[in-house]
Formats: sequence, C-alpha cells, structure tokens
Amino acid sequence: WTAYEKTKQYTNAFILQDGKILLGYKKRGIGEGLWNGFGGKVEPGETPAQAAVRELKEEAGIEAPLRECGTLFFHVPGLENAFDIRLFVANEYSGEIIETDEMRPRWFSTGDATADLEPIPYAKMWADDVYWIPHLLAGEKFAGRADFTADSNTMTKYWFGKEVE
Ligand code: 6OG
Repeated sequence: WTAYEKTKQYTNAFILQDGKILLGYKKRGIGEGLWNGFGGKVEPGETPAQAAVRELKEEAGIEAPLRECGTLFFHVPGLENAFDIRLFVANEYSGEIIETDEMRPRWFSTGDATADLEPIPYAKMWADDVYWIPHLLAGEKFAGRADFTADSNTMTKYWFGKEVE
C-alpha cells in the first residue's frame, strides 16, 4: 500500500427503495461525468452523519434518516490527502427530488433492467463501486481500501469486504 500523511473526510449517501437506487450524475468537481451517491466534504465542526444529511439536501433537495453502512479509504498518488469516505443509506426520504448545480438525480433498478429503469451503470461509476455496492444492496456493513492511479481511473491495489458483526 502507498503511504499517506493526511486524510480528508467525505460522505456519500444512497436511497434504496422498492428495488431501486437513487444515484446522481455529477456535473462538476471530483468525479465529474460519473454516477454516484450524494455527498461531499465533512466541514470543520460537523460529524460525518451531519455532513451526509446536509449534502443530500444540498445536492438532491431531500431529507432522509441516513444510517452509516460503510467506510472506504482511497489513496491517489500526487494528492496530499487520502480520502476517508463514510457511506450512508436510507430506505425512505421526504421532500421532492430535484436536479441541482452539482447533481442530476435518477432512479436505477437494483436488479435487472425494468421497463422504466436501467440497471446500475457500473461502467459510468468509480472503479471501486462494483466491489461494495452489492454489500450496500444486501443491507450489510462493509469496508474497503484502494490505491488508485494518478488519473483516478484504475485501482492498482484494493480490498473490499463485509464487516463482521
Ligand atoms: P465533492 O466534490 O462533491 O465530493 N468520491 C468517491 N466515491 C467513490 N465511490 N469512489 C471514489 O474513488 C471517490 N472519490 C471521491 C466522495 C466528492 C464526492 O465524491 C466521492 C464525495 O461524495 C476515488 O465535495
């Protein structure tokens, strides 16, 4: 594993409901052009859980009783900070889902494609997602770590697993 000096905390949150998952198309910043959960940096004085709720509201316009379900740890060469990303999930939400400056939300099928929903677009998501989203869908807690190439497209070393209760 590549050594790192500092970490920066991020959040990423998903709504899972009735065989579908809410993702957002990132319109700018880190991960532009990829589908992901909703989230961002944990601000000073905030807990990751508070940041997750704030970011979901800012990026998708909704509120949800988020539960923490996983931790991911990523290193990208050349960046001063390694990413410490806390993952959250909820099965209900309130408010109206809206497109924002940062994200274009859309429901995907968690199983096979249906008449109105496409399957999870792994080919247009971060390379790590295919390894841990199955744990998220199964309601399991999980953890993972990966070293990426400098362009963040490829993992050079990785490990993902279900957390033992
Ligand atoms: P803002 O730019 O919105 O925060 N993020 C990653 N998510 C996955 N699945 N894999 C990665 O592999 C990621 N790197 C960053 C964390 C960036 C958002 O992107 C997520 C945040 O939710 C390297 O402030």
